[in-house]
Amino acid sequence: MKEYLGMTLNEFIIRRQSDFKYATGELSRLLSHIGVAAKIVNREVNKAGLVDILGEVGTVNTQGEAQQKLDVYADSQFIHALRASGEVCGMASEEDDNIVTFDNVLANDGKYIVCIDPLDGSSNIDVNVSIGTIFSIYRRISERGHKAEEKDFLQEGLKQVAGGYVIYGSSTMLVYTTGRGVNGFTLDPSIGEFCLSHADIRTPESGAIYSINEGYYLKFEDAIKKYIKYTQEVDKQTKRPYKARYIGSLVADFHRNLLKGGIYIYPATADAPNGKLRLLYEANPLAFVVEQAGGMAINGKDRILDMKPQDLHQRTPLIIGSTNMVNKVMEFIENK
Ligand code: P6P
Repeated sequence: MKEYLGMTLNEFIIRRQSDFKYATGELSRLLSHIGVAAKIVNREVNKAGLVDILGEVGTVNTQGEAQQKLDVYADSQFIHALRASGEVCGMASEEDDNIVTFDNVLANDGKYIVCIDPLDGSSNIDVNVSIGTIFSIYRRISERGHKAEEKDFLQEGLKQVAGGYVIYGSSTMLVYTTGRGVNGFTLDPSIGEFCLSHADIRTPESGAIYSINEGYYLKFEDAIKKYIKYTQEVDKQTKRPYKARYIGSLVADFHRNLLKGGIYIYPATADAPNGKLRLLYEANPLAFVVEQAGGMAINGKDRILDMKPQDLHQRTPLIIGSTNMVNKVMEFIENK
């Protein structure tokens, strides 16, 4: 894959189209449209401090979380891009209570549906911390030529045809997988194109970084408390004590751990028995990416990608990252 380094996202998608069974170009076009929307959102994120787009809208989303102006802006940009693609018959977004369908004959014939968190970590926008978009693409299971139905969105994560994220950080990157490995594209502002910068990403089997909000320590189950203590014990062979790195922005913590090795844990707590993160548009796409990069993602008992969703905005505990580190947490859970 190294031979493709520097190639633009669109060139790469077209060249790799043969990866897709029955490649007819729809998924390629859809991925390209996601890239365009990411560039538009990036433009606003990068100048958010200069225009009246910081702060809260004064409304709350389906989760009861205060919507940031950029949340709503990003949601609208991705809705527009996905509708314009003509390949998507509907989307489920963190910012919208119900599925979004399109009063559009072309769209209703679309083969795909998209689950998306348009701007994760958006409470960090005002303090200039990296934030991200997380997306997941499935083939629809309802009849083409009609609006998308909720059942299209309640498929297990292992049925994703593509999953990935955009990180709006010191540079802006689009990282995705279609089940043939993971590739990262860095936005080159001088030409306005995402260019392949990280070919065939593999995550280390072990790492020396753990990411968890220890402010909730007293609310964690004993197994998680024991794992946190384990990360702090001295052991040269396993490079412990590990480094604690927790940005409060899932995409930023996940991306760093993916490249360097590490584990991100948002477990069940006494107050939130299903954790905080969303299965459809946070856990599933990142689980697809991490498994394709050689890592693991579980909910504390089962593989994330095997979970059968019951609700669009269903929460799940998430333990995701380097295989040896996820297995160590499972050891503590199984031997509690
Ligand atoms: P807490 C942001 O709201 C988010 O969804 C993730 O990006 C982040 O990792 C997590 O929640 C932070 O949650 O409870 O630690 O503040």
